[in-house]
Amino acid sequence: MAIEFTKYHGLGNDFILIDNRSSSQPVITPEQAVKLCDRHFGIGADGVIFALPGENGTDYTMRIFNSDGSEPEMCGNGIRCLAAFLADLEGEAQRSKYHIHTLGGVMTPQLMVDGQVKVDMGIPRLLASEIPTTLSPANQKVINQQLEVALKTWDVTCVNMGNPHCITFVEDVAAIPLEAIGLQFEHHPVFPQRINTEFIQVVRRDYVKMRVWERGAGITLACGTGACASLVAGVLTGRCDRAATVELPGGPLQIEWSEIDQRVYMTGPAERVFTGKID
Ligand code: ZDR
Repeated sequence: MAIEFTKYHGLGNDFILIDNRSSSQPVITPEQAVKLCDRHFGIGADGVIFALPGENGTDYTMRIFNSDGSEPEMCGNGIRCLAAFLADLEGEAQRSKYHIHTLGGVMTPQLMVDGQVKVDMGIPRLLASEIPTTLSPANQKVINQQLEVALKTWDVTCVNMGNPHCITFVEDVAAIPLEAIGLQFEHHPVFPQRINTEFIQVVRRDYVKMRVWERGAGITLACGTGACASLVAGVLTGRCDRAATVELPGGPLQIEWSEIDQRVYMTGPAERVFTGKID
């Protein structure tokens, strides 16, 4: 049976979207997802995303397989792409706001009139047990903690945005040998669920540059949850205002950590690239 897919990207973080609304289990296995994500032997993508029926009163459920076949709880760029995909699928009946069940909690993307998607990403979780990490005692935040990687000591701050992130502030993101050290952060024994790793250069309090090594996907052009986690880390360490532009290799995201409701809001694009059929 052929399965139809649509390819989307959010700032170059690209995904294969599958209409899985008629079944509660993904129609593709993690092993098949690895093959489809391959850039030479497959379609090419950073992950496969499934639009499933809603759970617990939500409109839809999102599940995602990384390009290595692992399953993250959440994906920020992916959920913007999912909202655009759902609006396409629903056609005339489309809503402007969706409540989406994810393994990282309920997220609420909203389609804006300018074509951008704004997502209520929820309240960040900051305790070591919630990241999870053993870097600090379980009931404490992980702010400016020392971590040894590749014979260097890094000052890291950890934030869970549905999925786990480890943020390091540096003078010059371009100088970070991400290819060489990313995997060592991802698999460091202090992170039992592995980790997404962001390096941040603060240009101004409301403008930062970011590079990312994603758990299960390696270097990507953008990472929505990572941009949110990085702004939260910037506020926690006194480096950033509560609203900032996070400039990624694939382009900018607008992030705000609201003082009023403590939730993080992410605004950015979601672009359809092409559709096809998997035999
Ligand atoms: C980082 C990400 N692409 C996003 O935009 O939030 C999410 C992908 C999932 C990530 N690789 C993980 O947590 O394993």
